[in-house]
Amino acid sequence: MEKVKTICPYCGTGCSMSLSVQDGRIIEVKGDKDHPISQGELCLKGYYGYKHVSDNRRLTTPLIKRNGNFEPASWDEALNYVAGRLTAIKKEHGSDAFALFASARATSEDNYAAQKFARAVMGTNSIDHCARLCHASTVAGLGMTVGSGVMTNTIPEIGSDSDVILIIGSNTAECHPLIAKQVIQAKKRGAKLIVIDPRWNDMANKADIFISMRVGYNIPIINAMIHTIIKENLHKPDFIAAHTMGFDELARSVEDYSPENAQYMTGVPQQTLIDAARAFANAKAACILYAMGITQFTHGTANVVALSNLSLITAQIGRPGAGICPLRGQNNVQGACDLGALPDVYPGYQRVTDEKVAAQFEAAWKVPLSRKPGTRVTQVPHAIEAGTLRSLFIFGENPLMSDPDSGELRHAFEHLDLIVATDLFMTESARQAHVVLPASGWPEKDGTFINTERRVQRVRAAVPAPKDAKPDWWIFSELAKRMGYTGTGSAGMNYKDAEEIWNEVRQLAPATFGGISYARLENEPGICWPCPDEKHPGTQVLYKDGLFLTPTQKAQLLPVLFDPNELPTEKGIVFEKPLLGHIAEHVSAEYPFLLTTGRRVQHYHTGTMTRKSPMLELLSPEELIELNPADAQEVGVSEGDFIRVETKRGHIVARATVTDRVQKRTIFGTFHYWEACCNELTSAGELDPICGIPEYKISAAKVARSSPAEAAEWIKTIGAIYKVDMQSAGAQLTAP
Ligand SMILES: Nc1nc2c(c(=O)[nH]1)N[C@H]1C(S)=C(S)[C@@H](COP(=O)(O)OP(=O)(O)OC[C@H]3O[C@@H](n4cnc5c(=O)[nH]c(N)nc54)[C@H](O)[C@@H]3O)O[C@H]1N2
Ligand SMILES: Nc1nc2c(c(=O)[nH]1)N[C@H]1C(S)=C(S)[C@@H](COP(=O)(O)OP(=O)(O)OC[C@H]3O[C@@H](n4cnc5c(=O)[nH]c(N)nc54)[C@H](O)[C@@H]3O)O[C@H]1N2
Ligand code: SF4
Ligand SMILES: [Mo]
Repeated sequence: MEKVKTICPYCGTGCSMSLSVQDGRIIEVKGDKDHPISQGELCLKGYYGYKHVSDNRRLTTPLIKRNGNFEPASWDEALNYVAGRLTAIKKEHGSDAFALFASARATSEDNYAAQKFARAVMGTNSIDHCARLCHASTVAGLGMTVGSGVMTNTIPEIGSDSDVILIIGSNTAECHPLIAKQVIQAKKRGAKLIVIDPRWNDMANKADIFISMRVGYNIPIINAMIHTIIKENLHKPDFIAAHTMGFDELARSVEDYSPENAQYMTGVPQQTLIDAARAFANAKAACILYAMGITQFTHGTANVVALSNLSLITAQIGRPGAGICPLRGQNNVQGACDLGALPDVYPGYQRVTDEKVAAQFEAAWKVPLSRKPGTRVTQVPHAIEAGTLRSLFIFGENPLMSDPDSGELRHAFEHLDLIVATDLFMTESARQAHVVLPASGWPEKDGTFINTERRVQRVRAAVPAPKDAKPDWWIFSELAKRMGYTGTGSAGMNYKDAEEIWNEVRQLAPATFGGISYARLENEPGICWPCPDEKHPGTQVLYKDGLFLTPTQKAQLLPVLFDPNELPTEKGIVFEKPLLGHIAEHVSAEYPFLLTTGRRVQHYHTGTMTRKSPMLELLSPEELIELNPADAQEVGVSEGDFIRVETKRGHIVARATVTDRVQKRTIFGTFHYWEACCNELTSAGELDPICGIPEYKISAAKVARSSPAEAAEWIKTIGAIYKVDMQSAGAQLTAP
């Protein structure tokens, strides 16, 4: 039996694991004892989530759709076909008629190849990925304030250094379980935990101060904390004067947010807000952990800026255990962003609009490059409807289940001339494609993943890929060659392995990755960037010297106001353009429930991988919409009964679970199950005006009692829409 060390393919915590391999198959997975985060442990998905690797539903050969049916093809045939069609589309409709969804699940090297293909071969910056749906608000918000949208500290510092931990809008226990473990370690040391969340999640159970608020009402709470801190002189004037700008405007902007006013707006007892503010400001080292309960709003950027204000005025940044920690979601979403799978930046966050930068990449890649920022994921449906986007390459995403308003996107997809999908499985999205290409997965290829703390870690091939499946970088390289991009070195894509790609990355983004070689990664448990040279140990804590990454090197404080519509009008504070907390969709007499969406510990996103694990499927076989006991009584349902949930976009039928984890008039659902995916219900209409993120956390819904008969009908309907092969989907369908 062979043991291979690699990195977990699920969340951004980035646990290191040891795979036991026998006869080319993984037979067991263990946590790596020598790793600073795993410390010998993993969560449920880490232990049981590997079964998909040898599942007989894996894609094993390229497929081309002919007369509505997929037919197997050789790689040569499939690649020539795609290359020919893309060349024709580019010639006829221009470079921007093409867009590429990249993959935060695949390696950094795969993502580098994808963005190089889009830019150097297709001639467009229209490459984006799920970060748009996730931490786009962070990238924009922290970009505006401290100059960079990354986590300022590392995960082990939470366990060893933080003495106050503020968790806001993160279900850490279920979504970043091994980070939650650090929080527990900190608590054992005597650290205080403040949790702000509308849902009674597992972290709330462990909190010293739990602030349960209405979904979307973060700003009044954060502003009330800032108000209290300034009123009680708990802020740090020296740090503020030396390292920030805009304090006076910020102080003026929070005048209206007294704890009394905030109590009036949010229902949170004012004393609780005061206690939280004092604990945070007085801590020796306080960190903020946040995730989708902050970012996924049409005012996500404003939320992030409000948190940044809190951190900066208390100088809770730039020391071990003190900082702002956006918990990045996917195993390699940090890597996909760092490597330029975004429509406005090259690898290393170098702007496509910056003439000097563009000229540098033109010199390296030896092709003319576009200076125009590309289409974002959330702009894609509109670009298709406008007829400007004709072709979409979906590399390792499942947008028909994960993007908002699935119905609208399905409709848009029908108008595309060419959809190409690469995946491990025939996903809901792949079924709508014209060509499907089989990708090798995480235990079948070499490369790197970059976790939420900027730790670059090595992923290693441990088992053979099924039949014809290939690494994604190979697929992009082959297409590039067939489309005439045939130079050598960085002037082409003729790569022999992942390491060669990584070394090109190091050359083109030296300040970030220059010192991180594959050789070093063999001996070190990952290296946190920036790491400019081989002697550099990597960077754990950012901004230690108080120098921020803004042009002035000072952090920017910015007023953030809140006006969801029905609340007290502004009292005389006038700003040029304050960031504003505004909510797009409100509950009404017709749609009286607030639907909020998210995740459960056993499953991962659209379930393509975790739902192939018998253990995880046993633990969580079907969607269970959370409904408060008082509402359940009113709707007339008990635990396990079927309900019908409807919004302006569409409806689903699923079982209800009755629980006071959710507040009255709030329901919670996930996007793990195609049988009842909440994105049939969410809205793609209004987006955050700055970063383009949708409001996944709020939809207005109506809820009605349903029946087993209606549920059985619904499964047939949605199964047909998704073209699900009911037999291979397994037996665990919601229908009775
Ligand atoms: N098991 C599992 N783990 C995962 C994933 C998965 O699919 N499954 N996905 C990964 C990815 S990509 C991501 S982005 C992360 C997401 O990780 P999280 O963001 O932790 O996950 P969510 O379930 O989206 O919920 C966020 C929390 O925000 C709360 N919330 C909702 N609205 C508000 C609000 O207005 N204010 C506040 N303060 N809180 C609010 C919810 O109640 C919930 O507790 O998880 C990663 N880890
Ligand atoms: N309602 C609602 N919707 C949401 C969210 C929410 O909170 N609420 N959260 C949003 C967030 S934060 C995120 S990150 C997105 C996630 O959205 P997606 O990224 O679309 O979701 P996944 O199911 O992770 O899809 C990844 C796909 O990549 C495939 N894959 C895995 N490894 C590889 C590989 O190496 N190569 C290739 N080619 N394919 C691979 C998997 O099989 C899977 O089909 O969902 C968003 N959608
Ligand atoms: S915490 Fe995240 S990285 Fe660690 S084992 Fe669980 S899913 Fe994998
Ligand atoms: Mo995410």
